[in-house]
Amino acid sequence: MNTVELIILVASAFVSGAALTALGVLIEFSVRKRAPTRVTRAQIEPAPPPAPPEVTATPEIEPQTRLVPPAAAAAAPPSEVASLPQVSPAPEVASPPEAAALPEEATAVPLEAVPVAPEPLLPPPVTVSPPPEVLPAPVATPPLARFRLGLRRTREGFLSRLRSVMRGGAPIEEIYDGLEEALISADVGVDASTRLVAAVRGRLKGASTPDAIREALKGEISTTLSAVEREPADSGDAPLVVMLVGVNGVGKTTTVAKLAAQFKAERGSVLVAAADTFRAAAIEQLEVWCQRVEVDLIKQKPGSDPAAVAFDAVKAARARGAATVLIDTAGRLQTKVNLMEELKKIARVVGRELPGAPHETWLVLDATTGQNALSQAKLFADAVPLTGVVLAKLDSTAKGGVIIAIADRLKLPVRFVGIGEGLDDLRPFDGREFAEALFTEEATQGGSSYAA
Ligand SMILES: Nc1nc2c(ncn2[C@@H]2O[C@H](COP(=O)(O)OP(=O)(O)O)[C@@H](O)[C@H]2O)c(=O)[nH]1
Ligand SMILES: [Mg+2]
Repeated sequence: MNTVELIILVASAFVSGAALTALGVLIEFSVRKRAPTRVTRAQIEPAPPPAPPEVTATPEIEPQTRLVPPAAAAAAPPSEVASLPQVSPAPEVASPPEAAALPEEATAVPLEAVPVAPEPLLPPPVTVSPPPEVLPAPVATPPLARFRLGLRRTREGFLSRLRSVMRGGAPIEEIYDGLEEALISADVGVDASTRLVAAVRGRLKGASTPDAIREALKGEISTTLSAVEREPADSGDAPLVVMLVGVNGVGKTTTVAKLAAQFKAERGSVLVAAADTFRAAAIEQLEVWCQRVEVDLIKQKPGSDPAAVAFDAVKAARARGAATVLIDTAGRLQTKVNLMEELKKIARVVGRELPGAPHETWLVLDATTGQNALSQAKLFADAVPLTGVVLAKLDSTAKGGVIIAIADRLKLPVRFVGIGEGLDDLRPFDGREFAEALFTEEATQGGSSYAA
């Protein structure tokens, strides 16, 4: 090979090498352009750690996704899920009948189960409707509350004495002595107070705690009052005739009006007899009440015979088929003998028109007169057979303990208590309720704390 051939060989080798290099670069470039990241990332970076499991499947999501009707979830693309509530649910998850009455939040649950939206990760909304027991009591005033309304003064006086008697550490004998004094101060009367304390001692036998003494006393009072309770008279098909007696000013006429309103509502038509004919004003007072209650009044001229008025009333009630006759009577004690004779005559004459009448004769007592009420009761009981007591003005006294004395001494049931001057201010009496209310501390006016 000569020199020229050698040069040509070297040159061609150089050219072909350069061409090969250029081709290689071109190939390299085109490959990089097609998959740049995948190649390089894979070569220079480690693989990212797998996502933590709680991101993909939190326990909170599970119950929600389970609530989605499987068929509907699979069939509905995400964009259509928003309208799921309008779509009728799949048959296999058809709501039970109760579910139809559920509030809107409950029926909208499928919407929350959409897996892609951020909201489904939240727990379902909590319904915060108050529990039923928190709702305010509906209409009727509970019996105990009714008694507390009228007994406030008596209860407060009695309880404050009890508290001071039973303060911590007092010797038991001192407690019993103080108990008797507290009862006497509440007008329970000396005899009844002594008997009650003896009964409590007998019940507890020996040393005891103030709480046990309190409970035992409450029990004894309740027993004393219940022991004299009796069924109200039954007049059969005939009108029930109730006569009210008592001294002047105790509250007879007002009580007749209150009873007329109550009996009218409970038993039907009522007739009232204005048998206090002594003063014109007494008849007029009753007339105003009867107009207000809208019941008929049988009256005669002032000064006429009260027995004749009562007789007319019972006769009219029978003729009209009235359910109840209420007889208001006079109470002037200055002419005591006349009054008692008058009452006897009313009872006799009424009984002649309707055998068995008057079926009830209630003595109206003024609670503020205290022990005086007992002597009044003796006076009236000698004239006419009493069947019960109405204790008026219990709202105006701290001495409502006279109720216990009445039961203990007179053996008469208290039928009603008057707790104000309005028509609604008359409550049927219940011995157990009374005993309970007498011992029940009430929240102080300012808040929820109880009186110390
Ligand atoms: N605070 C209060 N006053 C009463 C009650 N009952 C009657 N009164 C009032 O006592 C006064 C005499 O009542 P009244 O019925 O005329 O007595 P009567 O003479 O026995 O007929 C009146 O001013 C009545 O308003 C009651 O329960 N509470
Ligand atoms: Mg009167």
